Amino acid sequence: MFCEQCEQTASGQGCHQWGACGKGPEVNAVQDLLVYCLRGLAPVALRARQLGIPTRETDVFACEALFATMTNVNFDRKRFNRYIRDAIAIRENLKAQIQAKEPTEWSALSCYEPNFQESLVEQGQDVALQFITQSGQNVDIFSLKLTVLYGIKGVASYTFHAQELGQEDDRVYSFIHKALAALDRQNLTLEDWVKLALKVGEINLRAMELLDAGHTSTYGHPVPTVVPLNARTGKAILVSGHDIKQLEALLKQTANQGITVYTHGELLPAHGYPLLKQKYPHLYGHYGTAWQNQTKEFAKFPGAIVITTNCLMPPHETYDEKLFTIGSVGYPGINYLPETDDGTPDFAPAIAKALEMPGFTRDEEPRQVMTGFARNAVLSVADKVIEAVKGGKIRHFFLVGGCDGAKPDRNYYTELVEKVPEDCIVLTLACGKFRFFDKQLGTIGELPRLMDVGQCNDAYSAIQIALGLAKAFEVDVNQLPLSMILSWYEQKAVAVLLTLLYLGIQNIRLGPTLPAFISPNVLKLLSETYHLKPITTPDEDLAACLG
Ligand code: FS2
Ligand code: SF4
Repeated sequence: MFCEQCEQTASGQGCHQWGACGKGPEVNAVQDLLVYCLRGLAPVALRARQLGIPTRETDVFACEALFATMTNVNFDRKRFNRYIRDAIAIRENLKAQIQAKEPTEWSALSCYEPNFQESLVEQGQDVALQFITQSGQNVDIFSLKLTVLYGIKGVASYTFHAQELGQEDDRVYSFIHKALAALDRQNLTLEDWVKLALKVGEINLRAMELLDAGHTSTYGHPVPTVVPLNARTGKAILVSGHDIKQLEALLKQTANQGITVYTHGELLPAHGYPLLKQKYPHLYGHYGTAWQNQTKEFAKFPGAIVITTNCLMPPHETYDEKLFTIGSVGYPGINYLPETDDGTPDFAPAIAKALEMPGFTRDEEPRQVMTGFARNAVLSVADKVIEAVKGGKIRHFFLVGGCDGAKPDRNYYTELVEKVPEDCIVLTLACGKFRFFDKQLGTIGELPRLMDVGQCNDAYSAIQIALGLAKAFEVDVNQLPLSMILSWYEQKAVAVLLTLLYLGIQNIRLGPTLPAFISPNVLKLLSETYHLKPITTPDEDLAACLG
């Protein structure tokens, strides 16, 4: 087994015996085999597209399958066996359609057939080894190939969500296949791989834009919203992950059933969408914090729990019976909710479980946080922001965003936010915010000092805020009094980082550790070109940002 796609990779060098995330070597091998089959499908999908053969089903399938291989999404070997069979069937079907139009020769990769009578685990291990031996001679190219692959997984996950909301762009789908197909090419130079990695960032910006359009056109632009953190008496369902469309599907199916719906983790920003909130009054509050605390938090929740996306941890037996997964998420032995004919999950088993469970038996003491400070909300008060900056009331903005995780060195982000001087504003997004999301940082004039922009994909919104402010101040974005202090964990964060580099954002501070898949030379290139640097201590970094 070899996997180093996330921040918690063993000893900061790669998981070899067993994944620190709980992924075993067998699941890792079938994930590798699936990626290999998607790489073989990619040139076929691209040729079909050129010939005008419809590929939408293939495109969406590729996104879902890549999404399933991301950290903390799917641990179910059988699901990967099915994805692999589907990848081959889709590929052969497209090839037949292409053949009917023009005779075509395919590479060995696009003709690869797993032997379904034998262990797919061994076949996955073989192709993974082949990838390492083929690419591993040049450590920097290997590093960039992994950067492209992991970035593309992040793009695929956002693209998958966007298409659920009716937002698609052929350019994104076709680039995903192009990047997958490129992994098989032996003739690309280091410069080519750098360009390709930045292109992943460019395409991810488009994927996040599509998702933003999906959310805002369906649910309205987020508005600053108070979210209760205290439970109220009654039957309850907790929804975790990122998928707002599936949260809405659950809200529809639980309407008038006497069930209160709580968000968990990255679904907190769902409360900021006015049309969702108005339509479903039983979408009440937020329960718990970031993903790595779920084993404690889920055990205590007195209702059913639905996981729509990452980050799922191997569940404890204390709560596995009340846990339900949907979409690309899965874990062996955990309830997987079937889809109805229109592709919506049938939440009936989760609803039945919630009704059978006690729910909350008393109202808790009121506690609350705010969310909904997305691009529209912030830029609508741009004049006040400019006035406050010009009048010396706001000295600096800190974007403290990204993923959370279990490592103690992530306390850096809490300490940094606590130490941010009172004349500075903290914008935040993604699950890393749970380390400080309920801190009372007060206001500067009418502006809260802590503003939650949204989920990790709402990095798009944060980018628009930065670009909007740069325009209003008539400066380059790198000249704004703004520092980006980011935390990463999984492959969506890789895609977002590549987007920021594509936009030429300088001086990003990244932690808690740098990606294991970035070679020393690639890191040197990133630090020389973009002044990307690792976090140090809160005091040192604050002094440098404010200096
Ligand atoms: Fe957090 Fe996990 Fe949002 Fe990441 S809930 S680390 O996958 O996507 O960020
Ligand atoms: Fe290790 Fe992360 Fe890969 Fe899991 S996803 S096996 S923790 S590198």
